[in-house]
Amino acid sequence: MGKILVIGASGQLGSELVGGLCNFYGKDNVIASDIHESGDFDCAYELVNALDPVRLENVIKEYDIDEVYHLAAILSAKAESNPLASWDLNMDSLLIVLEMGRRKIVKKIYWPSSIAVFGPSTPRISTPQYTVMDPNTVYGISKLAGERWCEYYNQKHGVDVRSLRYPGLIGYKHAPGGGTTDYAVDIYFHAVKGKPFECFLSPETELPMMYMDDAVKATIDVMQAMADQVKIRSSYNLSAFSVTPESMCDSIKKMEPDFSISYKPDFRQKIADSWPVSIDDRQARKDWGWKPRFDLEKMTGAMLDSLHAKLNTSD
Ligand code: AKB
Repeated sequence: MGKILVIGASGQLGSELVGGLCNFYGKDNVIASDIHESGDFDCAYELVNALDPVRLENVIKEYDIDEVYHLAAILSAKAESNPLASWDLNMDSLLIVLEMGRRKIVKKIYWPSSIAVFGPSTPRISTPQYTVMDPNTVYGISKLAGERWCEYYNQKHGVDVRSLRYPGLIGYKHAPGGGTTDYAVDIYFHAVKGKPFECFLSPETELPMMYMDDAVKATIDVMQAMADQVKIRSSYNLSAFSVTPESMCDSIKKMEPDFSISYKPDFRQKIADSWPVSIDDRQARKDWGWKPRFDLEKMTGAMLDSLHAKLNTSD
């Protein structure tokens, strides 16, 4: 096979997905890229602005790239402070990559969507794959429009593009950057440092979440599936478990009994209240065999152990 390019590799998902792809395909077959001068990766790294089609095409040709994982985006909370620039990055960069699929410069494309595609009129419990979608954030609107473009390029031009609607992703390798679900990462960093945590969502705000290892596995699985198994070319609902800040705190306290939390909801509360509480992902399970491996307790154990090792703190 040709090689894999990850665009936006230095973000929360990219920094873990690159490692997963290197383990799966071998580090000589993976090229990480981002807008930073250099990246901390085991594989080759290239400086690429996702909005620069010429640079992107040069890198794709130089490395003989077959597959592109296009992760560059501005997340839900951050996008609200700069709506037009966020729209431009989230949409234009996707269209650049889809056009490369149409021109057969790349053979396969992965692009992440999100539970942010849903909105206040969407059924919030066990949100179906197909339902009312009225996102009211710039990020959510861009993800919904992006899903429509993905399906359009697949149906109209035969572009092999695949996508998952991630819930909040929780990993220890990278600090979160601008999302509404960021508290669920930050809370673990505070716990291992022995610091109290002030949460920007209310204690009972329930949202779908997933441990990063599961997200990486789902991403590789959907890209590995035979083309005819991938029946949905907009984006698949994907689920692991749902959690509130309060239940996450309880879970942490089983291992870190002195941990304490307080609540100070801000503008992100309204975004969280417009998103699903739980997701129906039966289609992903049926079409390409999706099954999560981590629940809240298993994830808490993995997060705390990994963070203690990383930050060199004792249990
Ligand atoms: C965010 O909070 O913006 C992201 C997401 C759910 O897509 N984590």
